[in-house]
Amino acid sequence: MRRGVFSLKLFTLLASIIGAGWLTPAQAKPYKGAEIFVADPQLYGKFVIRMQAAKGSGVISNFFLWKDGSEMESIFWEEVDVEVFGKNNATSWQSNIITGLGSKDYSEDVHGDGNFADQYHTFTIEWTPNQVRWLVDGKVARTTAGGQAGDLVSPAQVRLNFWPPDNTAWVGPWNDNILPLHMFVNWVELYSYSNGQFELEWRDDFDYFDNGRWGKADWTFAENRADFSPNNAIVKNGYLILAMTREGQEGYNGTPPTDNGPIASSSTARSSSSSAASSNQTQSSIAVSSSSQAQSSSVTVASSLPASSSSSADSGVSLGAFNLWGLTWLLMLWAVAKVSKSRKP
Ligand SMILES: [Ca+2]
Repeated sequence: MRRGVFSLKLFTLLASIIGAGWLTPAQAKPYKGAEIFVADPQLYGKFVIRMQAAKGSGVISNFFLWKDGSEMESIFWEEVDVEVFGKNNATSWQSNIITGLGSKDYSEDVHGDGNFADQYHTFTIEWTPNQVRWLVDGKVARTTAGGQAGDLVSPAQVRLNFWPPDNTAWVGPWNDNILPLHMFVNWVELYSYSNGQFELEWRDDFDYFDNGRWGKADWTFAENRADFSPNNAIVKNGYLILAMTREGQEGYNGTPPTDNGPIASSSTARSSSSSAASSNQTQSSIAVSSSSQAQSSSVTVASSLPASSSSSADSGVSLGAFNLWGLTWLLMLWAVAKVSKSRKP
């Protein structure tokens, strides 16, 4: 009897531990987005992307600078964003600087009147000491000098991602009937900054996926309805595709839309076609009052992108750890059962 109670308790304990472990994979999110990042950080510079954003309520197509580790409590957060809203037919985007330790400061400005999902556009972040400028198709949309810009003092990584924030006040309602969706990138350029000048360090045309330059995210975070899946970052026909799909439907079998615009950025460094860069006129920035955007902590948390290799490691460990623990416990259960049996009179 005593042994019977012990066995029942042990079994309950084992079952709960193993059960919890088995629940872990089931908690993977039902949707998969994508992120790629340049692991090598850079202090200051010019960062340019030629992209066609995704259209659809509840999603954002992003190009941003990220101080690695910003999501950690003890680390001062430094982030600069271009976030193109899919809602309202992808006609607006948000510029943002996020800085702070513990409580963070945000400077969200919404810029409208574009057609960001109907054709490719060139988004530029110019980051110099104490200043950040955002440009669309060569036109300055916003300049922030001093203030938060002065807090951006750490080297930052270039990142691109496509995800569905779980904040309808910010990005609009979510309906998974719109899946799959895609963010298309023709190229990315990175310039260093010194002596008042930008100098082209590299340009990636995505003729192939350069594993030496880019990493693919395999993590997620609380405000993200999706996991980032490496299988949803694909290069095809000279374009990078960041896909958003249901789980189990990762990948891309379509044909990326052709970029009919200028093939180079608005940079004077590429003079041959720099003049053409401004031919694709879009909005001049109309800064919709950011106060109209809900600036609650939930919004701001969602707008930030706490994606790091640390969380990646965590998720990897949890699954691996379960496998080991599960096996260990099963073996122990078997051993206990065997011992119990052998002690029977
Ligand atoms: Ca290309």
